[in-house]
Amino acid sequence: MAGRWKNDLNWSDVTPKAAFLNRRQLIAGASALAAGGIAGPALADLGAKPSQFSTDATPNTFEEITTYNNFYEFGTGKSDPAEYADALTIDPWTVKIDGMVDKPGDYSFDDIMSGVELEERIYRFRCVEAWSMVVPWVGFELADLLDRVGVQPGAKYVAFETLYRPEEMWAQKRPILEWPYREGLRLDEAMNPLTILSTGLYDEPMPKQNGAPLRLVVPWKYGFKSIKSIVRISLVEDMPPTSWNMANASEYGFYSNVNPQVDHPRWTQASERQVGGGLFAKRIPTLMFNGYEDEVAGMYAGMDLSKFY
Ligand SMILES: Nc1nc2c(c(=O)[nH]1)N[C@H]1C(S)=C(S)[C@@H](COP(=O)(O)O)O[C@H]1N2
Ligand SMILES: [Mo]
Repeated sequence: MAGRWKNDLNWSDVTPKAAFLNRRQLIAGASALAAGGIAGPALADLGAKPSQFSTDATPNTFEEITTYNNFYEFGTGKSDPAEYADALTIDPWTVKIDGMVDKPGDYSFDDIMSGVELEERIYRFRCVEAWSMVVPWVGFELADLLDRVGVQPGAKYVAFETLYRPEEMWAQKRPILEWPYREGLRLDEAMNPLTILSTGLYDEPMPKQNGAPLRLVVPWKYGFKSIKSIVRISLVEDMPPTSWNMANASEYGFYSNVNPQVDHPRWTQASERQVGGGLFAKRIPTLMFNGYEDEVAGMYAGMDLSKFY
């Protein structure tokens, strides 16, 4: 791990102070507006601790991260989620945890968060469409939650579901994907310390367009594995069906590990466009496992990664 991870910086150390202040003023202004002139408590700092797993790459701006999104429940355009996700009610929020666990149940967001120490994880994020960002997520390891509910011996996979509520998520009325959006991980992938449930970014509660109130982040896999606005987590024996794989299995595999050597049938995965890099920015090479090879390659030892893509 030496050298690749920084140890004690967090995003405010790597974001120019002026940009930081401007963003804070912008948010303060927006929240004052939303509250009719009275600033509410909703945007309080989360106080997340820095992490050894953070990259020292410079994060994208808050504006870039919250205006260029994929969240098909709100439309397929990159600016649709920022426009429409406001309609989503995130309080109350319940996550059903079921299947092969000792303590199944309907957990409120507060139940899930109680006793959790939030960390900041600045991760590279690589979409299967070949664009990328660097995001200062706030969250905690999925393994912590799974340990709390007690995974039973027969469980081999973890399945996740997004909320299905077409009254608020208008594009669920269209047959874009099989709703609800579903994703899954092998149990060892779910327990890997890089895998987090994220509840915020830039030390603020998760914006709705990014998957409020909690979403998965799996930084060595293509972005579509990082399912948003989760309402169900199931421990299961068999590989679960997943939305993009159901839509087109030859283009989107269950594993979907970032791999510059395995091209998408319709485009190269050897390089990527950095969002915010400007119109004439050069593409950068894509890294094996999105740069997280040391931490995750061992899980795939002996697997043919072009077959299990
Ligand atoms: N429920 C749900 N989760 C989702 C998606 C989606 O359409 N619906 N899009 C995925 C894709 S393709 C990407 S690249 C990331 C985008 O996350 P971001 O908008 O926070 O950058 O979310 C993933 N999670
Ligand atoms: Mo994506």
